Amino acid sequence: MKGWTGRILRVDLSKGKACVWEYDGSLALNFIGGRGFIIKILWDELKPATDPLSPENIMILAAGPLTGLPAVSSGKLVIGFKSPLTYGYGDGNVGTLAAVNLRKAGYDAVVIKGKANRPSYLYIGKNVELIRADELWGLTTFKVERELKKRYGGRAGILCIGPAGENLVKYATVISQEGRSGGRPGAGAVMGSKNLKAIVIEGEGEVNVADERKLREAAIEGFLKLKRSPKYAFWLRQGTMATISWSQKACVLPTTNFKEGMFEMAEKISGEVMESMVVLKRGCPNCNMPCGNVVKDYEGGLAELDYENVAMLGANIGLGDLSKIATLNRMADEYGLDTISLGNVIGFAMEASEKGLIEEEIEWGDFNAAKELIEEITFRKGLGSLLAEGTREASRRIGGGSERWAMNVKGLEISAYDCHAAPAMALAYSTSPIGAHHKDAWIIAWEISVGREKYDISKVKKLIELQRIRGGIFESLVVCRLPWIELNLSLEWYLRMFNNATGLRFTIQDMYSVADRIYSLIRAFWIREYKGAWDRAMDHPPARWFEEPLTKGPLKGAKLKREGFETMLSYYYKERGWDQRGIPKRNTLEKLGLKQVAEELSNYITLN
Ligand code: PTT
Ligand code: SF4
Repeated sequence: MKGWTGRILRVDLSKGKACVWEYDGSLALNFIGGRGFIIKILWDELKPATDPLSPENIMILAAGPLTGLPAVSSGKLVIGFKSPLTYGYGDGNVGTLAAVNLRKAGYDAVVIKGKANRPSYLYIGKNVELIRADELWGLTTFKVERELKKRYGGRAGILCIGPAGENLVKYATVISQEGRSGGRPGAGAVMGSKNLKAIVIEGEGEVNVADERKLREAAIEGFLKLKRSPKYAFWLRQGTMATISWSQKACVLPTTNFKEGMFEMAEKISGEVMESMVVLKRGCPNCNMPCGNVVKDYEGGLAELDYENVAMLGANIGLGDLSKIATLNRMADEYGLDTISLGNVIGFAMEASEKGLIEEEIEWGDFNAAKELIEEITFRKGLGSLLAEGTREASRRIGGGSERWAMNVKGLEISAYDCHAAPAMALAYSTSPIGAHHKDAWIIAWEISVGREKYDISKVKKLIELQRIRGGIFESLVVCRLPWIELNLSLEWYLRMFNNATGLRFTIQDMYSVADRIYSLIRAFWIREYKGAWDRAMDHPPARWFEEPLTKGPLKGAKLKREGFETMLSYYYKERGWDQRGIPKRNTLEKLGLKQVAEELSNYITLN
């Protein structure tokens, strides 16, 4: 097998044992890598209804056939698991040296089961070892990584969790390189539940590719294309932070718990303000368009800013001071909390306080209160213990109609685009395979360009195309998608790299078929987990966007139309070959080569 190492490492933490699985080529051909490998393994090996925080849950780190190759932005890794936040499929994508080293160590993926009997870290290199780590337990992610770098040197790739993961906060993530975060739906909590504080990966080898010369030629071409892009210089200056001004102008910047799409202090938190504060640039490995902008925060620490972090910990909680937002961002990185869910739960708490549903008085934009909440959430104290469960569960417990403005889909909090006037983006959140996240389809810019008021079929077709590319191709090749989105590196280039690496002759259509297989299998996984509780309502955005119009700005009065949304959702199901409950039809599964899946799924729910 060329392009893949053909080897997956299996680790049983309970037994302290590891072995190598030399997998069948059909896994690679049918699922490519990354998310594809993860869902196939979870479907085959995870017992339905497993408690996500029990030793039986499976956590998988998966690279893809382009990961670690001399391809632009190839230092990415997908982390997948059953989510403790959503109880469905969860994954996230993190930029880390651990990704490159994993492939150099001779593995495409690591499957982790069981629970270590003491706090430990996993070392993967020439050998595989589970090492006791009592002295690391309780440390922040920055401190753990620095300590492990002292032991293994700067070329070791490290993934770790902070106190939030140890305390099983449901949206704790895995952190790498002091500012790269992955696994929004609770990867950090799953690691914490396994007593696994960190994973250290070293590797020296090279991945065997089919056509080394052609691969290098294409790699250099890609590298130069990015450098010569007219957008390159601006991207290097602002990275994802340029989106703040764009979102404000488009009235989609989530403000005060998604009540509004415009923030009166947006100018104070913009990419331009950030530019004046930057002290350091960072990036993922193998990246020649690094977008990590590091600033000095209000308390003198260093924080890496991104659009999502600033929108959610700024506008969404009413805070208009970028250095203070940077402090909250750094705390999230150090404790190992997802900034998107965090900005949502803090906004939710502020609104609950405003409405008198909780005793605590928490004002919009109160920096000190936000800091206190982050501490309480991380260590599960007071109100923090409730908020550590995420907005879906918190709203169930406090009641008072709060589920209407608990801003999540399937339990995963919504990322930073308000959808009062963006039906296709609302549908993207509703049908995302991990719950509300923009990763699989950031359709909003295109939607605004073609007319945001329209509820039509062309939008659904575009949504599926984006899901195939972003959620299918990029999450299974496992490289960063930003060169394609931001600097227009073509999809054909990625395909050439893939074919040169593997010796195959895949077309975009072949890739789309794999993407559809992955999507339907992820959907089957959700349904197997939810069984009788699954219905179409699972694919709906929160009621707020339908019921409470925007009260400010040029789109004042705008809200989503239920009928239009339902029409688009129905069409989405039809296009995917799913029935009107959102369940893949038997013949769809069969056409995708998932006959066995159809057989098993029919034990849980009636298939059409
Ligand atoms: C991703 C989500 C995002 S998406 C952001 S900012 W973004 C938030 N970043 C966080 C952070 O930082 N610290 C923290 N404690 N929590 C955070 N939560 C949020 O997590 C990220 C980049 C970005 S920046 C994006 S869009 C792209 N995402 C990619 C993707 O998903 N797939 C892919 N093939 N390429 C991608 N490239 C870009 O990577 P999740 P990273 Mg992330 C400080 O993890 O769970 O997928 O959630 O990976 O290495 O930090 O790079 O405006
Ligand atoms: Fe990482 Fe940004 Fe480079 Fe993508 S563009 S690989 S997210 S540094």
